[in-house]
Amino acid sequence: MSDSVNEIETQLAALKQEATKAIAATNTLENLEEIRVGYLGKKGQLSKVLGGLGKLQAGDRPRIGALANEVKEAIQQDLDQRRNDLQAAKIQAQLESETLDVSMPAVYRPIGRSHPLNSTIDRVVDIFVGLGYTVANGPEMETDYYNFEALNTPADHPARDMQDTFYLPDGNLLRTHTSSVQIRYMEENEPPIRIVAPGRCYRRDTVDATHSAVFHQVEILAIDEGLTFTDLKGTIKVFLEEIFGEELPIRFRASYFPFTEPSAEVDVQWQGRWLEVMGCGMVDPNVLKKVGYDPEVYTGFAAGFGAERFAMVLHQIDDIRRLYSSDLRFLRQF
Ligand code: 2NL
Repeated sequence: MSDSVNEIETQLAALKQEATKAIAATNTLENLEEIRVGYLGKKGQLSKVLGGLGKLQAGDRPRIGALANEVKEAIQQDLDQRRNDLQAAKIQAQLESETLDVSMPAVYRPIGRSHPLNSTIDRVVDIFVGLGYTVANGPEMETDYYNFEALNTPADHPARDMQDTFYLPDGNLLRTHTSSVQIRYMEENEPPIRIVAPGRCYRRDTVDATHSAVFHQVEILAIDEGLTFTDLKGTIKVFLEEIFGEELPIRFRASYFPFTEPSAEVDVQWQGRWLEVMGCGMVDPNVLKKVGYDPEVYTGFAAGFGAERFAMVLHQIDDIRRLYSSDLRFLRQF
């Protein structure tokens, strides 16, 4: 019987030695798992040796059982140790292969910028916001009332000509100025008001270097008790000096608009030439009445100008069509 005991003891010792060798020799976690199953698994080598336990005398079994446990634990310890080492090596290899070389040249990403027309509109709006004005917006498709009638523009006025305005089949039209936005604002608000209305406008024009069927306008409107033409002149002077960046000779020429009385056109002398830059005037009492303001109590001034023209003067652009060409060689200059 002691033969069997010796035999099993020898087998266990050999098993331990063999396993230790195999574990030390493997280089992958997958292979290590195969080794574990091969030695410690249900149908593994250790189970096979223990299968012979039945041949032993009952008195020998506890000792051999304890020995088998020691071998099992020793193999398990070797497996755990090797698994830790292999995992650490794997992470190390991964870290090395994924190293970021911060000295590599950066990827070039083009940086976008504001379109010269938008940056001009933004500058204009910011100046008026700085003076306490509120930005007002409204629809580009308008009714005849808001675009013409409320602005004291009679039915036989040339501005209403089919030749000048885009009329829609339903009788609506595409606004020809942003004055309509200001009428809507006045209907909804009581004086005092100070608003700036930038926006896209439309007119039936043959496109050339200075005309576009789609263009942008900025209008301002102030209504309060006691506003005079002097307030209008002062406001425009401050605005033009701010936008041109210097004190410039300014002149007001008498003009006519249906919605202002008196009306004027404003010229600035810039780089040696007189340039017409905007139209303005005191709001016609008929316009105030139409929105329900009492012209005996309130007066106001308004001004309007084309944003394209401003952008062209400020940036020395010779053709309005450049602003709509989306030519990056042109746009990248701003
Ligand atoms: C120009 C002239 C102007 C106005 C616009 C206006 C608006 C209301 C009432 C009265 Cl709600 N006036 N706007 C006034 C004078 C001139 O624009 O040449 N624009 C390109």
